[in-house]
Amino acid sequence: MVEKEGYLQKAKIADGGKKLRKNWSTSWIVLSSRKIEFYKESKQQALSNMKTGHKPESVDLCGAYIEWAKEKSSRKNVFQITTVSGNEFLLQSDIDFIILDWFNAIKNAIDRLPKD
Ligand code: I3P
Repeated sequence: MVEKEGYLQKAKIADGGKKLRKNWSTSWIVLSSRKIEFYKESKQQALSNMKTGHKPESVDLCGAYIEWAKEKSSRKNVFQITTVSGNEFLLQSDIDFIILDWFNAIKNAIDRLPKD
């Protein structure tokens, strides 16, 4: 069940604990109770790609960690999600209430899940 969806700026900064070069891009983000899906495209494009079997990047929220990450970017309103598997994502919006809503929604989802 989808809990929240919308556009944010996203940068994946680590994959399996290995640091990646930061590369911000707009992502269509879908939060459900256990996971977040990141779509590179617009929602419309994502929906039509799904029909052809194209998969979004899926992030397991079980045991994940969310924190504000002021020091990780020159941008305002950045938070980080770290997964058990060692993937790290920065999410950002210039609009204060949008990023706050997302932070709270993801934090609530994580807090409702078992830690392992
Ligand atoms: C990075 C790019 C990012 C920037 C990052 C730069 O350069 O400018 O936007 O992050 O800063 O390294 P490049 O495109 O050459 O990889 P922010 O926008 O989040 O500041 P950083 O190295 O201080 O993370």
